[in-house]
Amino acid sequence: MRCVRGITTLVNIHRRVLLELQSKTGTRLHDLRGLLEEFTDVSDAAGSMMGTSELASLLKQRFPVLASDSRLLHRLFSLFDADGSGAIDFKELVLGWSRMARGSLDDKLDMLFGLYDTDGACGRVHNASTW
Ligand SMILES: [Ca+2]
Repeated sequence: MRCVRGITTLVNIHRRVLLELQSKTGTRLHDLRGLLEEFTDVSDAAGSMMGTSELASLLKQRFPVLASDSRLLHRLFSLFDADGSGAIDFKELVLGWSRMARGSLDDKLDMLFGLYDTDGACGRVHNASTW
């Protein structure tokens, strides 16, 4: 009985989180569920966090250049890891993914700038910031 209650709670948490993310990002619930399945498949044993190699697995089919370039991958990972914990949770993944795939032009430019602004110097990209 306790196990069923735990599963029900988990489903409700996922439903609540998915609805919140749908509201924040405008991403369809169907797409969020698909991303949650992919996240759960590649994330840690608890299904709650992912590191750079798991992010690479997730990106491999859609963005092969990002997945195969370790410098870009680590920069993207840092941009997604909003709280700087060293791991990406599902919310961070969706918010980062949404900015990259569905965001406004300003969102996409901010993300692109962040990929190349490796030293965060004065909000400018210069030769030393690029590779
Ligand atoms: Ca994090």
